[in-house]
Amino acid sequence: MRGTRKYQHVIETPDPGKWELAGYEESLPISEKSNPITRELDKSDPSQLVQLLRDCDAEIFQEEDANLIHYHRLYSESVLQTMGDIAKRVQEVLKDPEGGLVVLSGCGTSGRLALLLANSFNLLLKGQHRAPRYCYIMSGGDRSIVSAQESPEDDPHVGAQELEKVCEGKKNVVFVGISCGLSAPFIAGQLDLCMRHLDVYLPVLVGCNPVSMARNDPIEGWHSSFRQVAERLQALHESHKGFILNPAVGPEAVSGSSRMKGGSATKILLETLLLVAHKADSNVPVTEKCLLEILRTYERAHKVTYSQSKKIAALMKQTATSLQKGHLYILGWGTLGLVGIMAAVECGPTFQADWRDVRGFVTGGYDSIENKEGDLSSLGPEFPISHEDFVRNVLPSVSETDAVLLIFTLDDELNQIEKLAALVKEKTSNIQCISHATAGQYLPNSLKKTIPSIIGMTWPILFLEYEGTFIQKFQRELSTKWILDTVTSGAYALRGKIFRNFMVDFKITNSKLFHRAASVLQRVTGQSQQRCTEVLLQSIYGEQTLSEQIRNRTIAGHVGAAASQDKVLPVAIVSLLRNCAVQEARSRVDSSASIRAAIESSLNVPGRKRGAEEGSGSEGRSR
Ligand code: F1P
Repeated sequence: MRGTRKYQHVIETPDPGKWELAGYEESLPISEKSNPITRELDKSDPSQLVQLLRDCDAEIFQEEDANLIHYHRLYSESVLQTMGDIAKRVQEVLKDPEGGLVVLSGCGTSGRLALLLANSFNLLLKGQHRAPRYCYIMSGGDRSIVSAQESPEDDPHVGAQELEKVCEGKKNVVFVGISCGLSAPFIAGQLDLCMRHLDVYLPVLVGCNPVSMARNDPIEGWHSSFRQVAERLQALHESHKGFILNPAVGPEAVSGSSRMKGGSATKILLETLLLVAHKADSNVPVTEKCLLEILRTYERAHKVTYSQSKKIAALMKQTATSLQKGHLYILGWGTLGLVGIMAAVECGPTFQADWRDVRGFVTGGYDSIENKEGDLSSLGPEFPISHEDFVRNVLPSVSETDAVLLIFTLDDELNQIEKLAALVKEKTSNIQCISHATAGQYLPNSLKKTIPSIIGMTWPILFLEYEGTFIQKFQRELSTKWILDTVTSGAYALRGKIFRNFMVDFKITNSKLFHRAASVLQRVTGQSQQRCTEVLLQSIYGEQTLSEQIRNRTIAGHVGAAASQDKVLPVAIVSLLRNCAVQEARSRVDSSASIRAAIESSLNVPGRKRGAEEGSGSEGRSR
C-alpha cells in the first residue's frame, strides 16, 4: 500500500499499475490500453476472473500518485473541485423555474446511464413536489435503450440537432456530454453547439481520459476532431464557462469495454455531484466533505458487492454453461431492471452475441423506465421488455439449458417475485437471484425455498437526511451493475470470446470500433499499422486483393461493409499470424472450438516469429 494516500479507504485499493508508467502502450488512451491486472483473463477460472475484475473495479478509487505521471483521479483535489463547481451551476438551474434544464447525453451505455440518472433526479424532485428539470439524449434514440445502435455515435450533426430540440425555449442549460473514451462524435457535435451559445449553455464533458488522449482522428464531414473540441472546452475551464470532469480510472478489464469501469465511474461522478447540488439546493453549501461523504458510500458498495465473490463466480460459471446452447434472462424489479437491460444489450456489440442470448426485462416495461418515446414493443421481437412479455413470449420455450436471474430488493413485491420464480422453475432449475436488503430485513423462507441460489446483499442503514434513500438506490444499482458486468464478461471469457484481455469478436459498427480492431490486431500480431489495416480490410471484404476502389473508401464505407460480416477481427488475426489468405483463416476460425482457441493455435504454429507485443507489454500504434 502506498504511504502517500490522503484518504482512508473503505476498500483496499491496489497499488499503482504498470499502465501508469511513462511509455506503457504510449499511443493509446487509458480507456483503450490493456490492463496489466487482467493480462491472463482468458486463462482464468471463474473465481480468478471475479478477483481480477474486482481489483480492476477497485482502481476507480485509487488515488493520484505524485511519483508517477500526473493523472487526475477520483479523489484528486482538481476533480473534487470541478465536481463542486458543476454542482453549484446545477444548483442555479434548479432554482430557475422556467428556463432551467439539465441535459445528460451519451452513446450506448453512456446514453442508458443518462436515462437512468435523469429519471433518478426527476424522481428526487418529484418527492419534493417540484417539476422535472432533467432530460436525457441517447444517440440512435430510444430504440438504443434495448438494442445496440453503434453507428449513430459517429454523427456530430445529429447530436447537435437533438440537443437543440430538447432545449427549445430554455435559457439556462447545463449540458453534460458523457463519452468515457472522450471519443464520440455525437457528443463532440453537442459540445460544439454549446460553445457557440455560451449565453444559454454550460457545457460539461464527462469521461475517463486526459484531454491529451482524447480521440484525434478527423470526424468525417465535420470541422474538428474530438480532441480539438475538448481542447476548446478546456480553455473555458478557468473562466467557469465550461468544465471537463475526467478522472483516470485505469484501463478496462476487457480492453476498451467502456461499459464497465467507464460506466461505473460515470454513475459515481454524476450521482455524487448531482446529489450534492440538490443538497446545496436546501441551503447546505457545496463542500469537499459533502462530496467525500457520498463517494465513500460507493467504495462501501464495492466492498459489500465483492464480499459475495464466491457466489458471483458460481453465477458466472452457470451463465457460461447456459450460453453454450441456451440463454440468460435477467428479470429485474424497478431500476435494477434497466441495469439488467444495460448489461444484456452490450453483449451483442462486445461479444458478437445474438440479441436472444442475453436479454433483460423490467417490471412495468416502458412505463417504468419512463423513456421519451414510450412503448417501443411494436418495433420488433427484441423490444418487448416487461415481465409480462417475458412470461408470454419467452417462458414457453425456456428449458433446462437456459438460466434465469431475478434481481430485486426486499422492498419490492415479494409475492409477485415468488410467483414468477415458481413459473420459471417449472421450466428450468437454473434460477438464481440477486437480492438487496437493508440491515434488519430478511428474505422470507418461502422465497429461499423457491430460489436456493441467492446472492444476498445487505446494505447498512444510512443516517443521511433525505438523500439517504437515493444513496441506497444508487449503491444497489452500481452493485448490480458490477455483478452483471463481471458475470457477462467472465462468462464470455470462459466461452473463449476473449484473447488475453482483448475483446476479439466484436462488431465493427462505427469508426471507434474500426480503429480498435486495427489496434488489437497490431497488439496481438506485432505487425505494422499498414499491414494490419490491409489485412483488416481483406477480412471485411473477403478478398485477398483489394481494388483501388475499396482502398479509397472512407472509414464509414469500411464500417458499412463490416456491418454484414461476422468474425472480421478473428479472421484477420489468424490470417496475419499464419500468413495465410483470409479465406483459409475464416475456415480455420469457423472450425475452431472457440475464437480464442483459433488464435492460440495460430500463435503456436511452428516457425512463426514471435510478435513484438507477445509478453512484452509494449504497444502498437493505432492512430
Ligand atoms: C460509448 C459506447 C459504449 C459501449 C461500446 C461502444 O462509449 O457506446 O458505451 O459500451 O463500447 O461505445 P463512450 O463514448 O462513452 O466512450
